[in-house]
Amino acid sequence: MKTTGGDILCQALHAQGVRVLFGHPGGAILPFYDALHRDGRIRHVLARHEQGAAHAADGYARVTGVVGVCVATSGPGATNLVTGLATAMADSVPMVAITGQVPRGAMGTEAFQETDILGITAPVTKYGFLAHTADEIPGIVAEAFRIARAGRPGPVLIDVPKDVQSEAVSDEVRSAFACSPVVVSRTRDNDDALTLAQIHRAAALVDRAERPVLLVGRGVLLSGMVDTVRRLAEWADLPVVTSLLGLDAFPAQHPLALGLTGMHGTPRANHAIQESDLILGLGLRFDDRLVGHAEDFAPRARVVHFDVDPSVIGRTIRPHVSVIGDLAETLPLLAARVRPRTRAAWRDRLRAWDREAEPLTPALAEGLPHARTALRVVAAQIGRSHAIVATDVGQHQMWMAQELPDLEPRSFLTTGGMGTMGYALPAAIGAAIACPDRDIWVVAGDGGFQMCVQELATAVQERCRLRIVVVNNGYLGMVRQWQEMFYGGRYSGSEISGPDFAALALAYGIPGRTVACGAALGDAVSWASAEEGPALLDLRVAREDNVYPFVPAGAALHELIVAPRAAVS
Ligand SMILES: Cc1ncc(C[n+]2csc(CCOP(=O)(O)OP(=O)(O)O)c2C)c(N)n1
Repeated sequence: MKTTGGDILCQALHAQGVRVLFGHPGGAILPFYDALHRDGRIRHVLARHEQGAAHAADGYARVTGVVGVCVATSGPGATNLVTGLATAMADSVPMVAITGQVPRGAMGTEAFQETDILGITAPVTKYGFLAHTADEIPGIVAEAFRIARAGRPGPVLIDVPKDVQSEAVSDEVRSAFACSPVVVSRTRDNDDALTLAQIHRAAALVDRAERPVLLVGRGVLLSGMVDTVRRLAEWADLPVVTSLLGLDAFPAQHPLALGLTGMHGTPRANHAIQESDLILGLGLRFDDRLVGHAEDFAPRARVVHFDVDPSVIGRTIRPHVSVIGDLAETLPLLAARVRPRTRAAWRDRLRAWDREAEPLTPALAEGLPHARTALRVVAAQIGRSHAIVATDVGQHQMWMAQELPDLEPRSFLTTGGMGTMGYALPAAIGAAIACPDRDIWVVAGDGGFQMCVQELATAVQERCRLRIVVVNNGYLGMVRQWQEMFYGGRYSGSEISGPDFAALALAYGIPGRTVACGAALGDAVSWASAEEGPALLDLRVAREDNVYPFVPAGAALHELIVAPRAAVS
């Protein structure tokens, strides 16, 4: 029997280590689906919407560190992937998306379900390929996976016309592919003299600093440098703050941990940055949510920036020293040069903000709980069970980031760069398929949950043991908060109704409970944790809570609001 483009695509994916892909079929991708069926070695997870497939591939990639793969048909199937690709691009998630395309002869004729998906996704992918012939497919797949992993990881798209999927591969390509092993190599381009000189300068600055802050981003997770960073912090007595995406790269309860920094960062993390004389930034972008008003960021500090992506250096904060390269290669060189020392005076100074670190939130009692207090109970259970947690976007996301205790690395799935509502549930499905033995929690707002709620069916079909908490305040909470604070309390378009989430879950075959009283929360969380299969809690919370601290857009990090004040119009 002839080997088709679809067959060789399956073989090439398998050779890259792909054992599961997330997708939704349609006409232009059917020859590939047929080949998948013939091949039989790759598990296909049917998402109910292609956005769900992309987020699931993203969740799979974030928890494993390997490339996640999603598949869609041409036209609307392909365009439905776009938000997932943009989300992965913003957060440096290695992914390969495969899309069907109309047959070569029909391209450019406005054929049924034809769309220029390479054009549409060019800004939200690292690269895009069109497979002109079946023979090109093995080379394209190898290159796509290399690009997805290389340097700053991200998504790559491969568009495969339908007739290319069914055309026969030549004998030469078939036999060459069968005997050529796939080699996955790390890029090594950082051992040049300039990089070493910069690392020397960085080490000297760390040694001399009296009030240093180590700022940890997602690059620390991507490079597998979590332990090295912890040892460096302990060796040189460096207080540590994290970005939202670096939250699980440093243990939250470590004595040197100051917590999250940025718009909703802890007072001590933000004040520490503002008073520091050295910021050592590792694997992050210094984005606007983290930096606040850039001109006022860390005004007394020298900044050292390590990152693999040269394009992020100097974008918002101009560093005094920058080191470009994979942290796996550059950080050990820095750690070997930094001298051990203690900085007792600086740590005493940091303690001054400790009393501000704990927000005053009412205890759980009768009646609707304060959302942050309620999420503290959920977060504690996540900590106890060393679980993975996926959040959606909005107030609950920030409360979880503030409340989560120590997490295993690669266990916090959240969309930092794109802030994509609807992400949590499908991302958690990807994580559950990658890590079937771990507890996986989904924490979503009642708004975002309704954006990808159809993926409950995927979770059931794939037997994902998800514990789902819908934080139900009847508002698009974060939008309502901004309207309260900056738009005179005019709640324009932010009140949202929803279904009875527990009943909806039950309709999908998932047991659900409604919790509308703080005193009942502990039991409900224990119930959800103990369930054999997936379980859902519709957690009704006080409707108009706000997230604090809050650095208003355009303010400096020390201008954070820690207590309610009159709305600004
Ligand atoms: C796809 C998408 N649309 C719109 C927004 C803008 N947005 C950010 S937070 C938010 C409100 C989220 O509400 P909800 O899911 O109920 O969570 P809560 O803030 O109440 O915790 C909105 C609409 C977004 N981030 N993503």
